Amino acid sequence: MKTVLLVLPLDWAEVWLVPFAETAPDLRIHVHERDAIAHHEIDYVFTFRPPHGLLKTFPNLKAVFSLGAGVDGVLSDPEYPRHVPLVRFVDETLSREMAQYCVLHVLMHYRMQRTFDAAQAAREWRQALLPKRPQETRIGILGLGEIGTLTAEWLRDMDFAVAGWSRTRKHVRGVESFAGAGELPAFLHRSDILICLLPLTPDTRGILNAKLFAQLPQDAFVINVARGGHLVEADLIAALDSGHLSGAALDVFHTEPLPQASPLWSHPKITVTPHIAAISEPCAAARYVAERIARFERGEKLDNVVDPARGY
Ligand code: NDP
Ligand code: OXD
Repeated sequence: MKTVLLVLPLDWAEVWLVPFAETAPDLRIHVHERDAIAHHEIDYVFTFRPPHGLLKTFPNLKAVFSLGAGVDGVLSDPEYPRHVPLVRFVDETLSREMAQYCVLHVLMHYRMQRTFDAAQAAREWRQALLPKRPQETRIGILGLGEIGTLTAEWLRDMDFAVAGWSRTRKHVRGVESFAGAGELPAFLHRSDILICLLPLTPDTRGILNAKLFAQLPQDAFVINVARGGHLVEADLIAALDSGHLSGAALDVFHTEPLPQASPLWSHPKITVTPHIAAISEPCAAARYVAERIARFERGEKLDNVVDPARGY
């Protein structure tokens, strides 16, 4: 019997025990900081943000499974044992929830919902034409991977003019592809709504900064649904207050939970949500892990393995 250690906050770990027991009865599940464990007995770890230095203490560790699509919380451990494969969570339901979040905030902005909310609060019957047709509204998606591609396809199918920026060139029907640092300025100049769906890596940390905002068109709208570390929060507030950007929707933050004192909570042009754009579904994730462990134990290769040098 193989042993999987859940390295999660205790209240989270509780949520995963039943799904693992139901979908993987042949795995022994231990919970870090709850169960007495012999370090040499741990075969696999399931985690999101493990304490730094912990993973290297399991001498027989065969693979680490990330609870989420993003693995920055695991790779931020400077002592991560680099020879151990790290598998990220790639799941259709997760991608669809992320795409829903992006479509929701694109439409809230495009359909001027905040203006109508304000009119309702003032009991005003204030009709207005939409300023542009969707074909004239240019959406730019930073990161055209699993989630970015699905989001681009959904928005394309709603007739928006969609482009994506990635490291390598993409060929997605009806979605313009920009690749590499050299093509970033042209991509930004044509993005009325910018959605960040990049992984957080040394190359992408702080990418949503004053220099980038200055390259967006006047009144651009920003959606950050990737990681708080992508955004320089003070630069966003300055770009909103100067009137260059028209608004932002933020699901992820530099510090989570977002501190009470953060000015983001009450900024009139910012929508805050508490990192809920998508939440890994416990049964699907437990099945995902159990299937991969079974295949790996049969000698098959793992899929969705992260390249630690790239950081995603
Ligand atoms: P993928 O790894 O599938 O896609 C990443 C994309 O980013 C790829 O297109 C990649 O380019 C591109 N990219 C990476 N580095 C660079 C760079 N330096 N320059 C240009 N492009 C770059 O990731 P997912 O789509 O699965 O997930 C994206 C992120 O979404 C996650 O890392 C996570 O942080 C976030 N997330 C947030 C959630 C939430 O609830 N808020 C939930 C789930 C995920 P290329 O294809 O050329 O390699
Ligand atoms: C993820 C997340 O990376 O939920 O999956 O943030």
